[in-house]
Amino acid sequence: MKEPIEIAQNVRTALGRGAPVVALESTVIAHGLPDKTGIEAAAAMAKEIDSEGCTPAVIGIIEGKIKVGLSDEEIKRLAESEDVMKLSTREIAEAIVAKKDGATTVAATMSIANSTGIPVIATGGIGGVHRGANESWDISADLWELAKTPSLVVCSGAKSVLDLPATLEWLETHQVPVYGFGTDELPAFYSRKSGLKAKKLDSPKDVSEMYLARLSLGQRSAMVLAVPIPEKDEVDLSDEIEQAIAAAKEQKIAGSELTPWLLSHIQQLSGGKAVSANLSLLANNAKVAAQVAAVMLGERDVKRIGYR
Ligand code: PSU
Ligand code: MN
Repeated sequence: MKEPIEIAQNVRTALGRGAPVVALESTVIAHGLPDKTGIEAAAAMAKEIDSEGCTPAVIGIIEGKIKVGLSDEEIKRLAESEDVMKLSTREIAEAIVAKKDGATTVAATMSIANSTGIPVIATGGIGGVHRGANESWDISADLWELAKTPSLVVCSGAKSVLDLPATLEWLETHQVPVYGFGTDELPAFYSRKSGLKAKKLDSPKDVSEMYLARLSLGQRSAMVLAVPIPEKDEVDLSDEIEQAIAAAKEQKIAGSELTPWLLSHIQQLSGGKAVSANLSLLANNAKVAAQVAAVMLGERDVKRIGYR
């Protein structure tokens, strides 16, 4: 990516020293959660990453400038402003040209983190194949990016608003491995269970070893690490999810609006349960991502073996 990227001083210093950095997406902050909770989530994730001895770097676009390592004020601005674009990789250029603010999805975050040399990304849930995609063709652009950018994406799987079996099939076809962290079942975001299989990796060391082995082979697809939500915060929101999907269908919500619309609808229907579960899994994923980054970059230089 030739477009200049502004890297925050602390992130630049960490990268220069070969110290571990964890990249965070900003769409969940700007569009995936209520304003105040978005700010809270970013702070909680940063705190977990710090406490593992790593540097957090929230990625986003402010007035057309790509930034790696948003300040607290910039995070607040993305959370509170009504005029923030949702950017997948293809829309990054549009935000630059229009000098707009934009929040990056998992896809856009991967693309920018890759250009910056940051391999590990933490998020809540990746996008995937939407239910009814055989008619709507709604398949998240996150999947295409996962197929071609060798990041390590730490998440809690994909939400069951999606067609999870189809999402797993898509990832298999496109050579994106999905590992469960300490589990052989794919977690489904608010819930630890999905009924679907994942390959199990037990420790940050095992995750790091697998990721580095893939890079050594020159494999250019991403690796997904799916971490179940902490047990105490797990909630069953299957009714709320079904209701939200039915309402979206009735109101003909589609395109990039659909995911944020479904999320905010589920949050309303669940009376706060969805938001607190979401906060819990985001912080936990940030912690696991930092643990993996710490082991990985402490021992070997990822750039040297060809991340970029
Ligand atoms: N999952 C969440 N919260 C979110 C998202 C996913 O729990 O906010 C965001 C992520 O940024 C993800 C994007 O990359 O939604 C996917 O959107 P779409 O389905 O339109 O590709
Ligand atoms: Mn979509």
